[in-house]
Amino acid sequence: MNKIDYEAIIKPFLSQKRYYHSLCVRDAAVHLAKKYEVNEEKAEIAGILHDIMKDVPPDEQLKMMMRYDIILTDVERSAQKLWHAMLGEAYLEKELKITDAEILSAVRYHTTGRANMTLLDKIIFIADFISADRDYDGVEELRKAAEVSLEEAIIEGMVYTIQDLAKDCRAIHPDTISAYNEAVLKNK
Ligand code: DGI
Ligand code: FE
Ligand code: FE
Ligand code: FE
Repeated sequence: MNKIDYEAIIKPFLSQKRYYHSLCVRDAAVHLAKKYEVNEEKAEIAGILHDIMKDVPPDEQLKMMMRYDIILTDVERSAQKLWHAMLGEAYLEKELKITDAEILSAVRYHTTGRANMTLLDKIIFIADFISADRDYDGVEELRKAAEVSLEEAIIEGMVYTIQDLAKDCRAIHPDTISAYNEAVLKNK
């Protein structure tokens, strides 16, 4: 069977910068999948598709979420940046007819993480932080951490995100808290 051209599918949805980011996350995800022995094809698909809804205007995202019967909690309503992950999962399932639960979960939780993340969830979460297009302070440290331990990298990534959100008094999603608590408790 021919491979589905996901690059062509995401291109019309994304700015040039976001398209490039998606390719970089795919490459980082495939690298981590090889290293941590996860299905490379799933990592490739989840990586390239993870931000497919990111550049859809917020009002359009809200309309699409209504159409897909996605009900937002108060925290989710307050945090527009979380929408593209929830909507992304629904779009993959309903429009792209992707049925693989691991791919759907990895897209859905790529922004917040969650308790009991699968290896693929972890890989996409971290690939999004360490992709070649990222250049924030500390990215090299996180890249190194990801080579040693996914769990270690997740803690570092979570600390970074939670500090950033708390600094601006923004709500922290319960899934982010669950992921963080689980990761640090396991590490004790
Ligand atoms: O889509 P990307 O920019 O590639 O990355 P992403 O999907 O990881 O989104 C990162 C943004 O999401 C960042 O601005 C912080 C925000 N975010 C992550 N976790 C939470 C959150 N925002 C809120 N309010 N609560 C969270 O738990
Ligand atoms: Fe994202
Ligand atoms: Fe992220
Ligand atoms: Fe991303």
